[in-house]
Amino acid sequence: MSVGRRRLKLVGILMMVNFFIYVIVEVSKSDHQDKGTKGKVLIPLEKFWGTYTVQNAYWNREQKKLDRLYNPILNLLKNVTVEEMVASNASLLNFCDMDTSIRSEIKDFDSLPERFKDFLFYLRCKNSSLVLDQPDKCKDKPFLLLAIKSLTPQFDRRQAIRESWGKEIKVNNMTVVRVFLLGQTPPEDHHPDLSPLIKHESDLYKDILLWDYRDTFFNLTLKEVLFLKWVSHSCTDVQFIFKGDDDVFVNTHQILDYLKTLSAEKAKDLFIGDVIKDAGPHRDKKLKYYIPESLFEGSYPPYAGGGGFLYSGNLGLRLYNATSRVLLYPIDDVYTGMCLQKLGLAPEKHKGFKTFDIDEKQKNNICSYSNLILVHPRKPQEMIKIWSQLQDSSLNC
Ligand SMILES: *[C@@H]1O[C@H](CO)[C@@H](O)[C@H](O)[C@H]1NC(C)=O
Ligand SMILES: *[C@@H]1O[C@H](CO)[C@@H](O)[C@H](O)[C@H]1NC(C)=O
Ligand SMILES: *[C@@H]1O[C@H](CO)[C@@H](O)[C@H](O)[C@H]1NC(C)=O
Ligand SMILES: *[C@@H]1O[C@H](CO)[C@@H](O)[C@H](O)[C@H]1NC(C)=O
Ligand SMILES: *[C@@H]1O[C@H](CO)[C@@H](O)[C@H](O)[C@H]1NC(C)=O
Ligand SMILES: CC(=O)N[C@H]1CO[C@H](CO)[C@@H](O)[C@@H]1O
Repeated sequence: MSVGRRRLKLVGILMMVNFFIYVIVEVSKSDHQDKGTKGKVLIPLEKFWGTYTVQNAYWNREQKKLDRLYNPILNLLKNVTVEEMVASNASLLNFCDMDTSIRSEIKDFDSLPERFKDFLFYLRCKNSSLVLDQPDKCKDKPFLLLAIKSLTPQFDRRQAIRESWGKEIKVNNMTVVRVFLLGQTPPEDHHPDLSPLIKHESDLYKDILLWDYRDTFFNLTLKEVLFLKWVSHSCTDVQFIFKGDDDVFVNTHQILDYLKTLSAEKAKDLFIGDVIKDAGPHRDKKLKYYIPESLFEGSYPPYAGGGGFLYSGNLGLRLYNATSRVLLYPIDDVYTGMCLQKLGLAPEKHKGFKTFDIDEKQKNNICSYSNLILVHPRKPQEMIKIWSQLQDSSLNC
């Protein structure tokens, strides 16, 4: 397209936009007149335009580039498709060598804690191969998939979950299946070599998904992306997914009761949990969730606490799609909130998720567990005890 024609097209689009604004203003004017405010000039009490802030933090800058790549209108103006744009910027999206150019992109890079450097060097790498897979886990189209984030050494937690709330059961026609999500705990990080044991555990219980990346706190986001990728390859027909930590108690029967009452419409976009709104990055260097100003600025979208949340399988597939449009963020549940936002969705708060535990007085009363979905934290022995008490048919709550 010649420059002249492009300009003409742009002018045409601008004129159309102006016309629509005119129509909207006129329509809203007549609306007010209908309500009997004829002749009055309505002055908004607060300013109604958004403030334009320049965002200098690295993550924000790079995310803006991604947004531009996937912006259909900008691409239309350039006469390219999203696919062409993505293909011509491949290195922005997938680059798995150590990216040392990052050093010059962030002014205080050298003074950042090591975990941020590790994260930033591999910011653009979202792939990792499966070392242990369960390709047949979903062959019978399960109703509910329980996906539990664990670490290789935490065998007792996994075993307690297998013996309690994570049992692969069938209630009426609803089947429940289970996988644990693991990365590597490599010798470079001075971990003992547990690989023969985890292999044995996988053969025995057929519930281990192990990927070939370093299993660290900041790489939990990678765990999320790789899990969603696995769902979209190996578990496409699952109806619902619960994803959570290995130190929570989950009332699986309560989840099934809740899910079977949902309307088809509600079920399609379901995403519930303990939702955190109006949060932003912590700036105190001593905190686990500390994020430097040079990395991210702004607030977080609503997100469900990573201790556990429940969503539809269909939404899981769409979420995987969204992961290619969102730059990795070092906090996994915030990242999932960002992906939901890209889909135009927000998680919904459900009061059955007690990620900050229940009242001390209620902890030993089994009836306080009969109506909740999740409580955090619980030790392996506690999980088994609560579960067995809940199964007691003489229980009357
Ligand atoms: C847009 O690009 C396609 C192929 O890339 C080309 O065939 C077409 O003529 C272009 N359209 C305009 C208006 O320039
Ligand atoms: C991940 O992607 C990069 C870049 O495309 C490629 O070089 C690398 O081999 C891939 N790694 C795995 C484990 O698939
Ligand atoms: C279970 O059965 C009920 C009633 O027959 C049906 O509505 C529902 O779709 C079935 N659920 C699954 C997961 O097959
Ligand atoms: C995440 O995993 C990759 C692949 O193993 C590793 O290179 C990187 O250092 C890890 N990142 C963090 C923050 O641990
Ligand atoms: C994923 O996105 C592509 C285009 O970006 C679209 O064609 C496809 O239908 C999407 N898949 C899902 C499951 O949303
Ligand atoms: C953000 C970015 O780097 N965009 C590039 C994508 O590819 C096109 C065409 O190769 C470049 O012109 C853009 O600068």
